[in-house]
Amino acid sequence: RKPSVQDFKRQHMDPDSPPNSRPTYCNQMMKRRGMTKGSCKRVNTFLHESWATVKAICSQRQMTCKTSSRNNCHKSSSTLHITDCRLKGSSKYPNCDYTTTNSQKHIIIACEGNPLVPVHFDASV
Ligand code: T3P
Repeated sequence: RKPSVQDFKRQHMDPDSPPNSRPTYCNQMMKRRGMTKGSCKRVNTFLHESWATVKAICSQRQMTCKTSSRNNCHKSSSTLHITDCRLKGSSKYPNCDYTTTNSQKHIIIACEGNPLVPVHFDASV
């Protein structure tokens, strides 16, 4: 299935939570946003920034994506407040157990369409 802006928002946007997530944030949010069905998604980043801020990255510096050879990635000119969720090695499906790590980093996202919108989270740097 083609990556979509709706999937990007569901998996990565959380503008209304404070930037410093509680330790239980990832276990709750990964489930609530449908990333623990069928299997536990291993790594996922949530962005505590407005949609306007994230969408605007599609007009910032274009580059080759880090996790593919595609050239439709864009790197944020500023750092963003993010939370990384990483599946613990001891986690056993269906009990998807995550570490929650807050940080402020530049992000790299893939954009598609006209006008360009985010469709895939590539990396944080
Ligand atoms: P999606 O393409 O649905 O945005 O790379 C595989 C998935 O892992 C991809 O999902 C993005 C996600 N991911 C993060 O959310 N944060 C990260 O830091 C990395 C490396 C991957």
